[in-house]
Amino acid sequence: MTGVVLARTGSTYRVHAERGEITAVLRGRLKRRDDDRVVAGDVVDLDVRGDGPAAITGVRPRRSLLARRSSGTRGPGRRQPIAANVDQVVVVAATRDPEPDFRMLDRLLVIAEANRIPPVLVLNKLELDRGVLEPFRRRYGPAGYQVLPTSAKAGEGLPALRDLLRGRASVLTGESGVGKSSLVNALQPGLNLRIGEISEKWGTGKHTTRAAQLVPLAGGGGGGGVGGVGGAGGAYVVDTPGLREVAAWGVDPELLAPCFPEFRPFLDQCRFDNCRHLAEPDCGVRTAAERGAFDPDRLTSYRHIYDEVSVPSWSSARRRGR
Ligand SMILES: Nc1nc2c(ncn2[C@@H]2O[C@H](COP(=O)(O)OP(=O)(O)OP(=O)(O)O)[C@@H](O)[C@H]2O)c(=O)[nH]1
Ligand SMILES: [Mg+2]
Ligand SMILES: [Zn+2]
Repeated sequence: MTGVVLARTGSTYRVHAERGEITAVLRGRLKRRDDDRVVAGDVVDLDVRGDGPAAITGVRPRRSLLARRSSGTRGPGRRQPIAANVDQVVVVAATRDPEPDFRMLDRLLVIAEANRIPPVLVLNKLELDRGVLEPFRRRYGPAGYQVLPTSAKAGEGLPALRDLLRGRASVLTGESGVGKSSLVNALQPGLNLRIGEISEKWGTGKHTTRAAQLVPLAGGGGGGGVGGVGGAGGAYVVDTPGLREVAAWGVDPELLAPCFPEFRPFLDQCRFDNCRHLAEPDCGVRTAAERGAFDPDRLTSYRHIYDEVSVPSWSSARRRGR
């Protein structure tokens, strides 16, 4: 029998199986491996003999894996898988409380691109400040990213969000307090994911969601089942904990520029084939930024991430080893 992992709490997993939701633990070989071997969205083989928790005896090959590197204070952080078998990454920001952190948003977009999972942007809390939408679209339009305005509170943009999630497996990511859980609750009345308060002092969230959790969406894709179970391919969304910081991990510095889709048309216009688009003369990407082909602040994000991913070789070797 197979199931799809909904969430992990310590060493137990909630698994959506044909007969309903069950609790399972890892068995044997799997248990001795890394903690993060099994994540939300994984399709697992189950052994449900006897009473007590079922055993997860195997993990099916993943069609995609979204992972990030935690930004460790001492050296490079650990590679952390977030969710498996997702079709799109929904990067959520808020117009305010907290206001958009463009460095972080660009990192999340790069992580999605580097994992080859297409990203989409949601700008929530629209009713607090509608003026943010236009500049937001101007920044991300040239990259071809769709920006969906929503308000979980005022019930705006929810049909469009539902359409976006229909028939697909999505993971919601973004800073704490932007309203990821609120949006999922708004789409799925009765679900009651925990919603946090915004700290009055900092205007940011308090990390209310503690672990990634997969939510099967009703009425999606016709099948109604959870993606992967018997190949049913229904819709689900993974709600994830808000991130305080995030680092791009394991992205080859040479492959970073194409993770900014609006740079791609200019990559063959640099004088040097191995141009890093930093300070080299006759750089096609820099010239395009100066001409206003895209927001030059995206190039600033690129530089920050470039510095991050081109750390000395001892640490990149360690990073690759994980
Ligand atoms: N004004 C306004 N507030 C919202 C909206 N959506 C969510 N909120 C509020 O924002 C706060 C945080 O919402 P959550 O849904 O917990 O945010 P989250 O992104 O899941 O946060 P973490 O789980 O910590 O990552 C709560 O007080 C929500 O009521 C919105 O559209 N407008
Ligand atoms: Mg949450
Ligand atoms: Zn260049």
